[in-house]
Amino acid sequence: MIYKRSSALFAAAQKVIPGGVNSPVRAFKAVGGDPIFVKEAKGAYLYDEDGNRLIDYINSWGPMILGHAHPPVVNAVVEKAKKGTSFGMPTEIETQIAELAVSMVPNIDKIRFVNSGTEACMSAVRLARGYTQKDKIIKFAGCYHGHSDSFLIQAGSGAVTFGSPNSPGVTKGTAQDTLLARYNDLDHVERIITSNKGEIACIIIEPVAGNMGCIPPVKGFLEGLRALCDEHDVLLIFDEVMTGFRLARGGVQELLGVDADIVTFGKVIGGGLPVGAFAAREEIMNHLAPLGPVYQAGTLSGNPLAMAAGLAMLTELNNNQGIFTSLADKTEYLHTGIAKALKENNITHTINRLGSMISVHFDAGAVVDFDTAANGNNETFKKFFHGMLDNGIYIAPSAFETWFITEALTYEDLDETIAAVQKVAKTL
Ligand code: KE4
Repeated sequence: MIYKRSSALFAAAQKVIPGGVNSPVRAFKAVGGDPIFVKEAKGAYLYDEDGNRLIDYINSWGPMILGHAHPPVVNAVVEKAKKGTSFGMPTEIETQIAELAVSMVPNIDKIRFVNSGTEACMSAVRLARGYTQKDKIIKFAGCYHGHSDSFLIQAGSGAVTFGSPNSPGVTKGTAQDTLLARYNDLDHVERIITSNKGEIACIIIEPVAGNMGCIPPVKGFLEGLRALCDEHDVLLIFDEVMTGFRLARGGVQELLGVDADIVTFGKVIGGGLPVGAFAAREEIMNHLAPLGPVYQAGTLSGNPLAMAAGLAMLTELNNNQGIFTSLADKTEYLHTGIAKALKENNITHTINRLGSMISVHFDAGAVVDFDTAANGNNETFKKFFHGMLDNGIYIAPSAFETWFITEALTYEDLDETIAAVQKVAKTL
């Protein structure tokens, strides 16, 4: 594949944007080479600036669950834009999408919209601290909740990809209130809680981790966290920025039957426009300004264009719940095909999958937490990534990411992807 124009655009971008990108994971630093600049996208396909068509397994890191430029979403945004793009005043559409989200997700009475997953998670933790009057939080090594200071402690996704899981700029004062646990290790969480008795406001977790690759919770892990939170008066925050409205209509709470106290959203809820949200039962949410003392605000929160995109997206998912099964079936089909292709070529690997989230790890052992995710052979991953790209398949440019399946993928696209794995596996 030729990427001349992308490289030229990247050179220009680097002169005025740090690293040439507005989010580090896009820079291909983990896999080498220049990032691909996309010109446009439709359905399951990206069209890059050099005229290459790529089958997209990132889908804007999750939002494009129905495919790029999905007509109902595009039309909703276009029509809304004609009536003004932002008012800084309440609008009916905010209530409409709030009512729909509350009807789809268990255990939430109220929801507050913000502009990113980071903002949703940051605000959820502030709310938990304000509600419980306690300062410390527990997060899990390898989980990523956005780039708010409290979370950049052993964070996953881009933070670990660039070797700054503990980012400079985060003060010791902030870091000391973030306690780190091992994913899927309930005993470790219990030890942390009992040695910080009465000081922990919340546990925040990706209930199905996606920022160390895809790592599902082992049986009983989430249930155990729920029990520990109930026993020790700690709030349980499910960061469903990735999993919300993707793994099931009601997210992981519905899929795995474990109740959270606060849930955060991003990605799908905005239909590709900048939307995050956090939600909980009324007695918690009423602590938020202007009702309660916990302050949180945003000029563009509830922006009409973003609400229009999100409402169109959630409406379609709510009215066609078979989409979630179809997505899971396509992901299982892909898993089977990739595993067969790698096995036939004696490539040591592990594939993790849950619903429409999947990741390939070039390591023999089970990948159940950050340490085992970090065991993967990164040199093999880099060759795999570029081989797939050269065969017209765009997967995450980092081993610490999940592939996101879109309903726009056909089984022919999946077969083309599996055939590419077959070809690339011979070069690994
Ligand atoms: P944003 O602030 O990027 O909208 O959301 C932060 C966030 C919070 N929680 C979870 C579980 C997330 O996965 C994310 C963001 N995900 C990454 C991809 N792993 C976004 C890609 C990027 O950083 O550019």
